[in-house]
Amino acid sequence: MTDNTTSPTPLSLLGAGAMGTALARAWLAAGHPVTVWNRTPARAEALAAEGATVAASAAEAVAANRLVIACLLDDASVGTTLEDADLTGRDLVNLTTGTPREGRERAAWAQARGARFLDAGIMAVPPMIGAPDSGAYVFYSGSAASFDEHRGTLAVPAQTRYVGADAGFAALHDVALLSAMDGMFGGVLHAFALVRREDIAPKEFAPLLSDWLTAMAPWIHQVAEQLESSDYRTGVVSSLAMQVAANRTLLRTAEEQGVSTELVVPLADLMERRMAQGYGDEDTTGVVELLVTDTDTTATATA
Ligand code: FVH
Repeated sequence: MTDNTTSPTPLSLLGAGAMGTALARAWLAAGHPVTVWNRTPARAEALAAEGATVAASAAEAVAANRLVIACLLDDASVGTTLEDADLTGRDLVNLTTGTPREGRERAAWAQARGARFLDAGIMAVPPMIGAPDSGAYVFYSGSAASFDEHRGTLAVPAQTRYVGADAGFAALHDVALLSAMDGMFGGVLHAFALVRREDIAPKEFAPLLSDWLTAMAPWIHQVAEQLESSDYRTGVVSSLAMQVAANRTLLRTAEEQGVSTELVVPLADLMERRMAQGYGDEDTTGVVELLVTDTDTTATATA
């Protein structure tokens, strides 16, 4: 059966932290009966007052409904929470942040216990959950049948994006986007540090920074095109050699301003290395070649 509507679907939610509570509120507001369990019972009290049923144990919550959602701190807490639960015939959806390998291993673990499994990565903070037009969405991967059956219910708190049967893919997409955000935040903090001791108001500087990053964002698509063709020379606007020279100015400016270079040195060093290998006429895209090292990405399970 495919659920493309938001007809009431009873579900069990494990975890009433900041994100779990926001998710529960969205489902309750849409009329979905929610059974909630939280390790610290007091944290589930507010949801009880809003109409949720509180389960005395995680096993009891799992027994209550076929659709079981976990939104806990980390993968280890998912394992300990569910160790005594009977997952037979359940659809387990894991909204807990984890690594791709954890997603794959959790999928195999759940399947061995008789459950279908979806891993997920939430691209939102709690205030964005259940808020129309907030831009919130969730990556899902794993059992396509489970996703198809529950997509209407899963779409209540945030938009859904199914990224494949490999249970590790939701976490991989999630962490890749979060890593890009970290790099961007690092650059933003460095920029604010450069102007910190000058007569430049952060609130006046902020729109310049925001507009500049927005203007540069389309470069992402050029990187994708170059990676797909493995041709890092076509369409180059600012060559690696030019950018390496600019980086040296960036580093000297940081020293002049009394600002640590520790946020910008790692990328500058990689660009220097790539240029030293003879790729100065290419785009910066080639730095990806230095980053990708051999690792074991073997999937232990696909759903
Ligand atoms: N909040 C956010 O901004 C982000 C946005 C993107 C996605 N994340 C992920 O969502 C997961 C839950 O995050 P959260 O915001 O709900 O986190 P907390 O408010 O800290 O609640 C943590 C819940 O996990 C329970 N818990 C912790 N350890 C255990 C354990 N060993 N066994 C059972 N449950 C455990 C905790 O219970 P308690 O401390 O209240 O008893 C909370 O229910 C997370 O993966 C984020 O990365 C949120």
